[in-house]
Amino acid sequence: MSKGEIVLGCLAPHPPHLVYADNPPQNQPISEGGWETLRWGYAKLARKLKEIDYDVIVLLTPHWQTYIGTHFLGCEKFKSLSVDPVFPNLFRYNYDLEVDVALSEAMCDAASKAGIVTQMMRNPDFRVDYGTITSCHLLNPEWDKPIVCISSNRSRHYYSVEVMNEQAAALGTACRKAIENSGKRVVMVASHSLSHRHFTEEAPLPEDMSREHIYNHSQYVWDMKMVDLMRNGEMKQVFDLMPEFTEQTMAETEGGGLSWMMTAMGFPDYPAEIYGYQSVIGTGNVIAAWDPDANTREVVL
Ligand code: 2X7
Ligand code: FE2
Repeated sequence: MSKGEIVLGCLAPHPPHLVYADNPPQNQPISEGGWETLRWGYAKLARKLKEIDYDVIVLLTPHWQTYIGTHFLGCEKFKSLSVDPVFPNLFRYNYDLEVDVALSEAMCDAASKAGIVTQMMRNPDFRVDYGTITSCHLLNPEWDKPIVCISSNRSRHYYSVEVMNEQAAALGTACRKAIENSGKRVVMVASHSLSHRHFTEEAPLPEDMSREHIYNHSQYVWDMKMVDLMRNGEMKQVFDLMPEFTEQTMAETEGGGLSWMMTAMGFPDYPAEIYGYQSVIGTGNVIAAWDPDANTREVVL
């Protein structure tokens, strides 16, 4: 068996607004569009994924929050209606997804061996969070690949962002070992926005783009600093800046996704592919990908 590998890493934000704006048959509410910069960027990245030979999507989500350890989906199928708790008017999505349980268990074991508290989620009626569903839908609308879904341990809440960063790194190293031993070709996904201060009132028509704008200039400047470092292949610096960035912009990096993925990928020193940056209810969202293969890596934007 050949060694498994990470064939692409994606930073894939999950505002439910993007699914709402796309009007897929799985989502009940109907919209008139909106947030095209992000949706068109996602469509381009989804086309790239179609060209890549891979077995499974491995994703860490900040909306499955676990306070004792890190949890992994552990049933072959999950099917239900996902309703966003904050935006039930936008997101009521019928999902039907498959899990690569063998890889999920291998990651759980590798993390346990590294001293991380872990748990397999074996309840078939467990409702998968909207962050996972949104990122997976936008990256792979056909849902034709199994996933591994990893919870976000709230070490940030118990301890600090510094502890979150270190624990996410330990988890990333363990997941990489499990991937290599599995022989599988993996697309890794960190499902989250960057800066995260958001509007407190929704526009009467959520997709009214005349109401969408950056909420806070200093958060925007921080986001652009991070995007510049991504473009320049300076992901170790992004990792080192993560605690300060997360504190100052209330960033959704607090769930550990980007730190986990960058550690697993060995802190890429090559340019990220940037697919778009846009505000959603004032939060800062960049779609980015790290392609380890220099022959297929592109300058997108
Ligand atoms: O979960 C989210 C998010 N991360 C960003 C924007 C809007 C809503 O939900
Ligand atoms: Fe979120």
